Amino acid sequence: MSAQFSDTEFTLLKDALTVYEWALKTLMTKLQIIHEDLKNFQGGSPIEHFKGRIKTPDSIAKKLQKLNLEITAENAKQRLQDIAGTRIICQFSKDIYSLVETLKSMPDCEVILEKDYVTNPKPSGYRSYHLIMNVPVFYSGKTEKIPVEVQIRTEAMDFWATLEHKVRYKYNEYIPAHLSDELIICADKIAELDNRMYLIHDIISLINQ
Ligand code: 0O2
Repeated sequence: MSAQFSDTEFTLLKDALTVYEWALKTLMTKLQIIHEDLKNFQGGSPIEHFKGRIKTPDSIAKKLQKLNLEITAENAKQRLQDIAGTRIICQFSKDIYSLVETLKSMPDCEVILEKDYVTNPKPSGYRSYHLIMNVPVFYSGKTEKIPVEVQIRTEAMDFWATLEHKVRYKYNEYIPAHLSDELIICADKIAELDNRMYLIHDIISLINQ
């Protein structure tokens, strides 16, 4: 049976999502400032582009069901850390690490979880760097820390993840072996391509110096 919020819980969730929207907006404004400063005044930004999203109620319900949790607004708030999420695209894998250091040095947004799927890809072949950042939101006379998931990856990693996500959706999570094998081969080739492109970039930078 498809997972769904009851009418009462749906209303509670909708109200709760407002604070996640504020947290996402706050973090994205901070990212924009970091990007513009690095690009215009520090000689270059590792950020190509970024976007944000709030998970849909359907997707939240599905995730709670997957975790065997009751589908309530409270469980969503207490147990999910990716209700608000931003995805940042960098040119090169090395840029991912310099950006992670910049984000970790932000004094007002604490990193509470870090997963390096770039150095340690998932068995599916998925590569990306994940951070969960606690973003403070001041409203109704109080400050609440809201978790926001930050996914950082290269353009090539994003290309792969988007296609794999479509395949996963098509097969309802269970990708046939011949396709998952092919996706793993593609993921490895993409990682190699990322490295080779960076080498070319490195050579050009050396020549420019
Ligand atoms: P959506 O629709 O993108 O939000 P889990 O989500 O159960 O795998 P966990 O611990 O919650 O595990 O987080 P994890 O492993 O850090 O992954 C969270 C998100 O990373 C996923 O969110 C995806 O966006 C992305 N991701 C992780 N693994 C893969 C993968 O193998 N392929 C692709 N394409 N994306 C992946 P959601 O909620 O699954 O989906």
